Amino acid sequence: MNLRNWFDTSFRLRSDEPALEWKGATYTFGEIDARSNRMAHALSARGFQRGDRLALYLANSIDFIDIFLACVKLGVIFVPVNILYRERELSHILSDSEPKLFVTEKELPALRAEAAAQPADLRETPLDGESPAALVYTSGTTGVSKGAILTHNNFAVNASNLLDAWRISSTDRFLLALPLFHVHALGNGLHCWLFSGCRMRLLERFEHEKAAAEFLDFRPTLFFGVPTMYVRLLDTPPDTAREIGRGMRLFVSGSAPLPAQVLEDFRKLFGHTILERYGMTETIMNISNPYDGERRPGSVGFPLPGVQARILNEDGQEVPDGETGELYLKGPNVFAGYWRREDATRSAFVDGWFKTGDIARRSPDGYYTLCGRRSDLIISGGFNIYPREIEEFLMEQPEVAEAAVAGEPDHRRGEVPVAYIVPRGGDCDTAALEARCRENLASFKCPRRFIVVEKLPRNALGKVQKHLLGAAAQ
Ligand code: MLC
Ligand code: AMP
Repeated sequence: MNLRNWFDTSFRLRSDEPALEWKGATYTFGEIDARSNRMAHALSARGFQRGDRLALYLANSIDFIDIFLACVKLGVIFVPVNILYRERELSHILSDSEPKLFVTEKELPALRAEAAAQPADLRETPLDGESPAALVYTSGTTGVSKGAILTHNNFAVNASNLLDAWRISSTDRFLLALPLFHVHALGNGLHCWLFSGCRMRLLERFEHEKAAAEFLDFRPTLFFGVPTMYVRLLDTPPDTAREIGRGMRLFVSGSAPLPAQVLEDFRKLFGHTILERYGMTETIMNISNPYDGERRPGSVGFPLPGVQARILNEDGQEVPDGETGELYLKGPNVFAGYWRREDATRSAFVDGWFKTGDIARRSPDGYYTLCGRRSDLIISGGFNIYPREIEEFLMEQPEVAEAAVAGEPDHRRGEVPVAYIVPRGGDCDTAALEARCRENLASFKCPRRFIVVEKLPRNALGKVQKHLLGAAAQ
């Protein structure tokens, strides 16, 4: 089965029912189906065929959904791109994925006009579940960012699992404010909506000043967020929070660690225990706290149905419960490999098990807890940052002799990047450096502080000792 077959349950059986609220208008499932059929015809008219790639650089919108669904229906591989990326970050993704079309705001009016003139029905493209549906680029260093190939089956297994695990049904009202270009909103958000046939209100983005009002206006039962959103929601006045909590059924958190204190403060304020789960671009969702039973603070719960997990030490031996090691995964949710990177794909798997790079431990009663990462990764507001990418950019700047970037704890965003700079003689104008970062890097990657140091702390092998950077700045 391909994703269209799965979506047809909502498109056909619920065709007259409200599906999507977007910018004050409401669209039925029948309308969503017809809009994407028209868009599919428009893409076909531009020569799109099964297996071609379409890259999209758009904020959340109904157009994003139309184009994604059109690609699914045609067997075109959808390549969502983070809209915070700047030219430098985009060029690698575009040269690697070789899209037939790169859709930006500029391109959109023409595409919309072409779609408007097309018929509302569409013949089915023969596609099986193993066909690639999307290439989602991991946030690696420049030149190393890899396109994870996610198949129709990967998305389908994920959505079926989540509907079951989180009891999502057509009676839910779902508020989605996450960016659609990442798997959190794309894999979980859009697919849970279309699989369940529930009513979704889509926001262009999460704006913390307006979040409570949005909850009160839409009265959702279901919300997916990253921890930063929950931290922001803690500013809600108690009466409003109670009112929101009364209508809600389930708050889910993921993409970054949810501090136990935030879970506890949120429970007191909203009267709900957030359900934390764990996923990755390459696997969509893996492990989730239970809907019934204990949602354990700091833990991500149990493997979802069909997902096998094991924790291995450096020698490849399984560790006993309670001990930490690297988490390996296997299951129908695991991606088909990296786009045109056989070497990277080969080294991502050991005996068919995917190496997550996450360090975890399992409790004797089966709960998994994430304890860190093997690699140097900063997660800020749910966006991943590889320090090396920022360090490479900084080192290209004439006034910088050496640079190291490290994560600093931040109450709201979990972590933020901080840069330590050894200047190339004389003074270093950090404001000018910051301005260049802003121009060339996605906003969340720009160091929040620039600290000038005389030298970087290095070990005997010359490797920068990041944990000593703070001391080097004293
Ligand atoms: C953030 N910014 C955006 C934006 N989100 N700009 C445009 N559109 C968006 N959707 C920029 C802002 O310009 C600002 O930049 C900075 O990011 C922080 O924004 P803020 O206004 O201060 O918001 P804040 O309250 O801090 O909240 C940020 C946030 C955002 C939580 C709304 O970080 C966010 O949407 N995160 C979701 C990331 C996500 O979906 N990750 C899933 C990855 S998939 P500046 O610098 O100018 O201040 C994955 C797998 C899994 O990890 O398990 O799910
Ligand atoms: P990405 O590459 O953007 O898909 O990010 C995936 C990474 O996010 C995982 O490998 C984890 O390190 C992290 N992650 C996702 N969910 C959680 C969670 N609930 N707690 C801690 N880290 C998480």
